[in-house]
Amino acid sequence: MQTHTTPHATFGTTSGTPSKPPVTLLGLGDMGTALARSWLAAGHPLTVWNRTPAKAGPLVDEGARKTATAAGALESAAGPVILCLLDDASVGETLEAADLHGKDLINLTTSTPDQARRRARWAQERGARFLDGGIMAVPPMIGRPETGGYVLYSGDHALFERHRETLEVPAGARFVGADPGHAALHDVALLSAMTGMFAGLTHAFALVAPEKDLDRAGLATLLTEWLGAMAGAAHGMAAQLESGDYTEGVTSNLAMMTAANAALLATAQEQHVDPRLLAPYMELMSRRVAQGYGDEGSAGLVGLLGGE
Ligand code: FVH
Repeated sequence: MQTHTTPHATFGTTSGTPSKPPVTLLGLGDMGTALARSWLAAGHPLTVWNRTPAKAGPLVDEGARKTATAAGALESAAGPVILCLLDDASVGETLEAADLHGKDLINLTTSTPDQARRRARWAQERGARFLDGGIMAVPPMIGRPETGGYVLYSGDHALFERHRETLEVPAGARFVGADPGHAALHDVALLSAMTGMFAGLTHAFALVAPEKDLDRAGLATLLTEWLGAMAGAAHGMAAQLESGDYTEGVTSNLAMMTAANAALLATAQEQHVDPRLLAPYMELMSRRVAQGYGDEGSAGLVGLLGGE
């Protein structure tokens, strides 16, 4: 067996065929287990650790090696060390006693942007390289590229490139910037937009609730098509926020949309639906129109929420 050694990884070869880089994975919850299976299926030597050791059993049967401690997993790690734990506090607890010097840490644990930045500094102070990731997939999507799942990464770009092929095994890999907080920020931005969409769907289905003979599956098809068509508005908003001209390319202005809100609210009343999910957004629209910006699109509402 030949061995080609780089400062960061050891790749063995058998009969001239390079073997896959080894992966170390800490955390075998639903997501960690799905990640583990994808690397095993792709032929990566896999070392796993989990706080509750029994969860490693089935993976060991499938070819993984398990360690008794997280520190032990780090000690033997010759490739990327993936963290997929509950939250940032559990990452701190898990790595407390480990020697991180010279290790490549890739943290897929959900964190806030500030937690990710602090964790990156913390890891670097201990001699590790650090990349943060936000998973835009649920466990059944892992290892199935056709489902469109991906992971957002930010931080050490060279580290991302070094392990890119390995990272692309469970899901697509998208690098969103050198700031280690930006993967988490993108992750939360996407989830926040999704929350708004779910609020809209909830209101829409509440509106039709009294109509016993209405075809809900048919409505679902219409909703899917309509929301898909409207989602492209994100590009218009981004362009307006970049240029500072919130009237640029506006096809449906705030004055018109605010007037149309009256029909939305009156229909909610007719159908005995509480408009609480729509009201805060409509209040922002009315406020911006009252400020004299009725000819704008929605980008002007961003400033009303603060964050600048
Ligand atoms: N599952 C999902 O749909 C989402 C999709 C988007 C991304 N999230 C994030 O991924 C992280 C892990 O999620 P998970 O689904 O694997 O979560 P659980 O099944 O609850 O497993 C949690 C693991 O964390 C371990 N753990 C918890 N606390 C500690 C601690 N103090 N010290 C060490 N390990 C800890 C837990 O161990 P155990 O309970 O089995 O002993 C599990 O391995 C997460 O950030 C999601 O937001 C998933």
